[in-house]
Amino acid sequence: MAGKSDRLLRSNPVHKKVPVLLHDGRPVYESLIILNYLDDAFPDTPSLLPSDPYERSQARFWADYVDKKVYDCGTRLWKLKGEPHAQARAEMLEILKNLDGALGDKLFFGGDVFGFVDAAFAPFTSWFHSYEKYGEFSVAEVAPRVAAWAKRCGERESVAKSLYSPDKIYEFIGVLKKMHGVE
Ligand SMILES: N[C@@H](CCC(=O)N[C@@H](CS)C(=O)NCC(=O)O)C(=O)O
Repeated sequence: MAGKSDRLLRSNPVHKKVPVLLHDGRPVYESLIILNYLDDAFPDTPSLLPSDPYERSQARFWADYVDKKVYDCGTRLWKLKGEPHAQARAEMLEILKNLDGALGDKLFFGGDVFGFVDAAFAPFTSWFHSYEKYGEFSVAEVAPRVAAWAKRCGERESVAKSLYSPDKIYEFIGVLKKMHGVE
């Protein structure tokens, strides 16, 4: 399979996708399952999920929303033209507004602490610049609280260390467009 390493194909033979966490030589895949695994495997460190059952259900709902919606819709933004592109743009604006509402006036989706939804959504902050270019909108205008949250996330060492720069992501999308024959 072009562009996919043997290690990825061996580690995630079913979906053949990233991310894959290799812990003690064993693969864990699907980002939300990885986050749950981290909570389970490191019980002595602060949990990403809140302890209150209702709050847990809400965190799971929004993380699942991010997982199902953001990457897929973002891909349609750079891949499609015309009406399907306009639909993807409208959907991305709705997604960002919904997430802005879920964040509300909290510092993080997890409240005062960086939690489950923050960890699920933070990787996409590097893609915002490309979404803005391909969608011709401004995250700060559509979802100002999400834009401020993205900046706060970027100030965290753990996030800053793990993300590619927005320019690198834009460049990467250029490579993907060539691979998919998108003009
Ligand atoms: N629900 C999966 C989505 C994984 C996913 O879509 N990964 C993309 C990159 S972010 C990928 O590996 N794409 C390559 C492909 O589809 O072949 C997760 O969150 O782990």
